[in-house]
Amino acid sequence: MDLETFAPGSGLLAPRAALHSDAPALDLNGTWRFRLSPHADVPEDFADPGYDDTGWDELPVPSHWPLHGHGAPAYTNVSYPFPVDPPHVPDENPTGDHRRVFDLPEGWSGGRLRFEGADSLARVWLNGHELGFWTGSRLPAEFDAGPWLRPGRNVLAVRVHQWSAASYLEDQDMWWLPGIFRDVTLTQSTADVFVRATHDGRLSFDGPGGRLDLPELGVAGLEPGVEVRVAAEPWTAETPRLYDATVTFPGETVRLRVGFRTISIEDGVLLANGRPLLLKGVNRHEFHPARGRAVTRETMREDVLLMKRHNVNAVRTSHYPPHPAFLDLCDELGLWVVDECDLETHGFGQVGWRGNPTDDPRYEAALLDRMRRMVERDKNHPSVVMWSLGNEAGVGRNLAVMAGWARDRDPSRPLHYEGDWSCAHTDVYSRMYASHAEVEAIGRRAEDPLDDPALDARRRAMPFLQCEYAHAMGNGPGGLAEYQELFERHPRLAGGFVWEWIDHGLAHPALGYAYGGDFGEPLHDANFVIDGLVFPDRTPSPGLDDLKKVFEPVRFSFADGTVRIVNGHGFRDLSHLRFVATVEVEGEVVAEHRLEVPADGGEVKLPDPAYGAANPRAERWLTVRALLAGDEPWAAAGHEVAWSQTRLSPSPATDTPATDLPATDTPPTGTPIIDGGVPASPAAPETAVPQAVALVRDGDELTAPGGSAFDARTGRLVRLFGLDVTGPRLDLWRAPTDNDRYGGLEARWRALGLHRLTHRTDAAEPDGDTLTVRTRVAPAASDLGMRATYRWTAGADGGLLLRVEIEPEGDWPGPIPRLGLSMTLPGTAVDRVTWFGRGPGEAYPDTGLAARVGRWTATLDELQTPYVHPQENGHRAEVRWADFGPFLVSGDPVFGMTARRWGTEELAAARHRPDLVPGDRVHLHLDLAHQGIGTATCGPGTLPAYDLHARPATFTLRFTPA
Ligand code: IPT
Repeated sequence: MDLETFAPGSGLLAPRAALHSDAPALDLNGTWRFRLSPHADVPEDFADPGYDDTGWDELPVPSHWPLHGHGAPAYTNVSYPFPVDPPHVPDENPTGDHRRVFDLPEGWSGGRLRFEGADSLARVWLNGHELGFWTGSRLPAEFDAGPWLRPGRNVLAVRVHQWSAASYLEDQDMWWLPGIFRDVTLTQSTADVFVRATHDGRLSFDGPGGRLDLPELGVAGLEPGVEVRVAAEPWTAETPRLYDATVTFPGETVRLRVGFRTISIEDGVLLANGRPLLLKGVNRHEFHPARGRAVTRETMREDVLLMKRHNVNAVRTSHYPPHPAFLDLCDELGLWVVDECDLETHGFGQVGWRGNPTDDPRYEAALLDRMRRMVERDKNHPSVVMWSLGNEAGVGRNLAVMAGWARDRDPSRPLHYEGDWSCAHTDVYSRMYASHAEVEAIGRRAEDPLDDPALDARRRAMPFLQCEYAHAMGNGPGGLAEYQELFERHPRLAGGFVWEWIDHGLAHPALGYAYGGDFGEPLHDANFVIDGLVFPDRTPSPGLDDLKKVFEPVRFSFADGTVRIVNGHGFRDLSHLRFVATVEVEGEVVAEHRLEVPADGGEVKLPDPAYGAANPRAERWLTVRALLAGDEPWAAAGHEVAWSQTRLSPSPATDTPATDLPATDTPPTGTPIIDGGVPASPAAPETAVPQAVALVRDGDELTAPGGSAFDARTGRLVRLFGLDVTGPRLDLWRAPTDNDRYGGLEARWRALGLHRLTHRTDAAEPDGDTLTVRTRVAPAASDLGMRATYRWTAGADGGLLLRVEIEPEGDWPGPIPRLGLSMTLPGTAVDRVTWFGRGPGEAYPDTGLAARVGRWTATLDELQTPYVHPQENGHRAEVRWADFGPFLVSGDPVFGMTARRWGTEELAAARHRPDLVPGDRVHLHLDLAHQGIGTATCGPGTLPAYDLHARPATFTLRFTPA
């Protein structure tokens, strides 16, 4: 056949809704016979029912054949992996022939063969008769099988070509993965239904010959085209109320779950059921590390549950309609969905958009076909609140055709498309990766005007959303809180969708998870496919923990003795939550109280038990948490939805140690759960040396009590409490993050030589109880440097106090990676760290919103964040003290702590997780400051407030033996 045809398919039945029908159906998933050919020109004899396929391999359907030992996956982001010359395709065109024999059950007559998805052009034969072909990989195709079915044995043959003219329409940023990757069924269902149900209870449907029953609302025998008014509770993502309905046709009955809801735009504000809709969304590709896009229902459910548990309320189905069962889950568990058409022609951008199919009349039928098949399939889902024409497909006439048809067919849902900033065909203004400043201007309707005044006026009256922002590649994203603050401040801003949900790392026996280039692709985009909020196995990354915090639907603000609790839900009050206030002294719980919070929120008095207040050095923190009061379909009772903390003492305002605080005389309003059950006030270490003692000269060494010693000539610490150590010494380098790399900071830092600093000792001066070591730290070939002066004082108790003064020399351009000390210890010395500071997860200046002050413990392994592409990670922030086992380090008042079994060089050189091999040293970083993270892999870099500039600094640490 002609693979360069512009026709979207042949022999297809009209698209219709994905429905749950009682009509008989045969599941044709399972083990098929399979043969891969390297090109498309293969005899068609395999379609013959008598063909002998016993020599073929077996292949599960649904699947992608490259993930089952046939050929290999390939990853490109924007680039086409073949010449841009539509509609032509390469000679090398992997072609998978699939055969499946099935028995027709007794009594069957007629039926439709339904394919939910095959990538990219598929032809189908039943019993040797060709039914037709289709394109549109992530869209269903249905053929009338009736005339060709026969009693007993039937043979289904499907030929799938990886490349066709339609491949130019499917340039999404993901693995190229051919195959029949969604379900195949033979069904006797023929029904189509389009239900319309609004939040104010209007109900009607299309579906010739059908009768609708919705017993719970007293609807019986409703005829198509007739509208009734019912007293329904509306559907929202927060309250996903569904009503079971059936539509009965002469030959079958279909089951529907109807959600009553209305999407509208008024005064430029996006509304659901008449109230502002704030999308707290993520972009979701379908992905599983072993199965690719052939995801199971369990995986889909896992995604929805994880989203719900992390306060995500919306999904953009980037960049194609998902498996239909995913939308059932969104209806049921509650997510607002932007359903996106299977269309992307991004690679034409690399050739000046010349020949873009979006503007090519020859592709018009294919683009319209895709829009129709999406809308028809998904039109009954209350969760679907917007149709998206596609992603990154440039501009052109065919968009108007798609949009025109969709408006006509379904006026109830706004249209979305980001690729045309004039918004000529859309109802919302959408952008990706716009900076905070630009989003703020758009929020005020003060964006730069379009050239065309009419279009400009139209766009300025639209709600705005960021269909992609906060690129979650590697460590990050930074800047989430600042975006959310804008979204919540300006009514025009309807929120957005973080890019993206999951790292598309393919499970690999040697590499852990593979990314672009790992399968020998000549052209690829490396780890740009590893940019998710969850790791490939769906373990949440710190970015998702942060997002949960930023998306919290409850806000707290503390004042003197009270907390103001604001309900941030759009559609429900706080009565499903219970509120708990916990008081901790130095990270140990001393009291826990139930707070009585009105359903609409308000100001609530806080408990302030005096336990621990007597210890002037101990920090007392109060944490208020909002927990699910009962089970929800997406999480069990007790699940934490939101939290916030305030320091009770020492007073955060003055930061002076508190003296004895009087016990509170007014009892708290809450009900005590724990009240002083734990002995208060674990000792907080001091940062002053109680009794300084002189260092003792012993041969080449200066020794201190407790087994510590310095090299007398260089002043280097050589032993710490009997352990042989290197450092601590000044460190400015970190293993670049993806954001550092793609944003250009890494190149600047390497050009400065920050990864190869030299350390020169100018003087080592013992003077009584203090050893002063003056050094200059600088890269070769540069006159930039830092004077670092280390002042050591030994205590009679064996402790060491270190005060470091840093003075930059020269004109340091731009930010530096870090300012801190690094040291190494024997590998056996440390296995676990317990610290009081922020945790349990990593935190950088503009990330770690989920890290709260407390006492935490973790093994060295647990301290690592296993980014698929290794990079700087695992920094624990605002650490007051950390117990490493043989000794304790405390800050004045805080420091940043990182501990690893490999050094920065190994981390920076590693390409995959298995490259990181524990060495025989433990590497500790005790930091004063870090450069922020930002999201420069795609979008804005670190906000200026989080840039770390070379500056004079003083830094005090105390080392205490265990
Ligand atoms: C943007 C794409 O829409 C998205 O699919 C993904 O590729 C992302 O980039 C990068 O991970 S397009 C980009 C050029 C802004």
